[in-house]
Amino acid sequence: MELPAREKGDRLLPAGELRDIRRRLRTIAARHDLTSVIACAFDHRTRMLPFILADTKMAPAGVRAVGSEMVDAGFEKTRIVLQQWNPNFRPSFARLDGRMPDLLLISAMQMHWQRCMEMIADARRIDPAHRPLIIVGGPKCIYEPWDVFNADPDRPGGADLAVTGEAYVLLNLLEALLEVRGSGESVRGAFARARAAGMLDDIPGLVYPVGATDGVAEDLVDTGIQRLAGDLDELADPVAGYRILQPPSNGRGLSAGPVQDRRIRRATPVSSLVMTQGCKFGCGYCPIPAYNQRQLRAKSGPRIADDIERLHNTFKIQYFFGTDDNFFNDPDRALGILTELDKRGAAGSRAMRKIRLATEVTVHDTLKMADHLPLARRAGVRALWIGVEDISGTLVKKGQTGGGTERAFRLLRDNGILPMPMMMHHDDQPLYTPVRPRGLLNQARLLRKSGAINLQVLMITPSPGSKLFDSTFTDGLAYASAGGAKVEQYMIDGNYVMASRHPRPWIKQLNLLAAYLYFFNPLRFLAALFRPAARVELNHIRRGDPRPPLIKRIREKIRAHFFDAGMQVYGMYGLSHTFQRTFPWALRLMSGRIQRKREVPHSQIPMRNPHGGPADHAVPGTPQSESTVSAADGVGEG
Ligand code: B12
Ligand code: SF4
Repeated sequence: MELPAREKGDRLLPAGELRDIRRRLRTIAARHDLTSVIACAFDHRTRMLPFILADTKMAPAGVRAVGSEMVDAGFEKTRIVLQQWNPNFRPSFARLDGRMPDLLLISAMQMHWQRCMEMIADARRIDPAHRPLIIVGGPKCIYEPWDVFNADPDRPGGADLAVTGEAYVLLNLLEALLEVRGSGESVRGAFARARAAGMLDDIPGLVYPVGATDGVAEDLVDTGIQRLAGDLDELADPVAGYRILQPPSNGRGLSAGPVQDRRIRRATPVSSLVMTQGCKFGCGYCPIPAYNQRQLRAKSGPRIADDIERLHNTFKIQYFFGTDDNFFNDPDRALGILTELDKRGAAGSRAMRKIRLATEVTVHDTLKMADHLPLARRAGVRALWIGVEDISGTLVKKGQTGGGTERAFRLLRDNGILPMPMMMHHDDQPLYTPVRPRGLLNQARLLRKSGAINLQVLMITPSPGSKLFDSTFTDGLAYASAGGAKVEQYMIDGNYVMASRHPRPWIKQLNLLAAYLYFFNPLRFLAALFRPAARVELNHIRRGDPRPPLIKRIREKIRAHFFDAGMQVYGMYGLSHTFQRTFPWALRLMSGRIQRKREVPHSQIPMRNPHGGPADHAVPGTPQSESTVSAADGVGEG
């Protein structure tokens, strides 16, 4: 089931509102003197190809964005803790400014849900008089907010509140809570009173529990789909989020201070940067267009250039990854951004001359942008992750064909941009086909020949909030367990075959490993040492620039030559992790009994909207609140 959209005309916040709410909060922040911890849940069992290293060397943009908004709203006593860097972090040990935080804000993706729940359970051990208000947000809650609550009276637990939207929703909530908060009262106390008075019901983007006992939800109230920030230029300065990062450590609590500016680059050499959001395509397995309520949103070119300059000048960060869903999807928008970055570089901006930018695009849109790829290179683009899925178009048609993909890859390579293919394996795709290039290996070969130095292969996997999600369960494709081992949420990342109608799904699991092994192996490493698939120089040299010294030019050529071999080493290292984690699963699929899960994952706790009607985030199968049932009865009677 896709997320519903708000009414047309009511999907975006009024222009200027995101800036205004921060300004309003700044006027009262000092009086409330809040301390907050923003914790990013991360399950280390998910570390493997194709994201290994990117998962720890790039501090996630979500928690940093929330942190930046908090700081800019005047709540400077905020610390961001990444479980990626602090695996032993426990909220009950956290002290900020010498006291227990007022707010514990947890960000979780679906695959990191278990770690999120462990943090909540730990926070709930704190004496209720001092316990922070526990709010969970991020991709897990956007689609499945009900999963962070508890209804078991024997083991009270769960979050106090879930945010199903972006950082604005949190600011909106804080404004409401601080309005009723009495002097010396805990934020949790203010929350309980605001909830009882119905003050949260006009804040779209929240799910909160109601019931007689704390930690035992009788009903979940869903205030509906959020309004989106339409103009991303209104987002807070990303530098602020970096300045409150907890340093990496094995400790359970917080250190005296955050990571120092000069150490940021070492801890997180790649910066993920919000540039655009949304996509016009409608791939059945993807929740992104519906989440964005079919809106394409963007920061302006000058704002992106300012962000990059500030991040580079403050932390010397050189590598940037756009968090775009599909950067080239709107050519005018993309051209506006690229032209500005190029212009700043030409005008002498040191940052623009140093940076290397990467992001995600599709084959179709890359071909449409063919004439502008030299501009993209001048603007700093050095690598593009391209959703080629299955080139034959059997799985999804979004303009990719064998010839088109080859052409797009060559165009990129010829323009000094590395093409990074993202493939999706599925039940109908064989490993190898002798004639037409339908097989996974045939396609990996074609991509390699077209200049790919990296490969991502994932199995198509049900993604909450996508059109195909429900039918994967109701059609009996999804697994509950294999060989006695349950499919757990940390496995829902495309690396494990956990939904298939193939009679021997272990073949699919081994196919994924075979494709990686075909692409990353010692023989190819040796070949890459002599004949790399692509040679792309990363440095900027603009027309009219003085020729760099010979030694620099030689160093640059050597680096470009050995980059491919370096990626082979990276791939083999990642593959060893992938093999250790997914091969045992292949054995279970091969020798054990597979049990299917036909019920769409849904809330066990009744859900309703504030008026008693159906909840926007309730998945089919969710029990209805008594008030919803009686409201429906009432309609019938009328
Ligand atoms: C960049 C990216 C990556 C990067 C970097 C991830 C990182 N750690 O930084 C890489 C390539 C490594 C990656 C990997 C994966 N990704 Co990814 N990725 C993205 C992408 C495109 C952008 C994420 C981002 O930075 N957005 C910008 C920030 C500002 O937005 P945000 O994170 O949503 O945060 C906002 C709100 O959610 C909210 N918020 C967030 N946390 C909190 C907490 C609180 C308390 C509150 C109140 C609010 C709040 O406020 C923020 C600011 O408004 C998203 C899609 C998207 N457009 O969001 C997918 C996405 C996050 N990825 C996804 C997935 C599934 C994966 C993978 C499993 C691979 C895959 N199969 O696609 C792996 C997982 C790797 C791992 N071990 O964790 C899914 C997650 C789905 C889910 N339900 O959990 C997403 C949403 C894409 C999708 N399918 O819709 N990914
Ligand atoms: S092109 Fe990519 S972002 Fe767009 S709908 Fe398809 S998978 Fe999602």
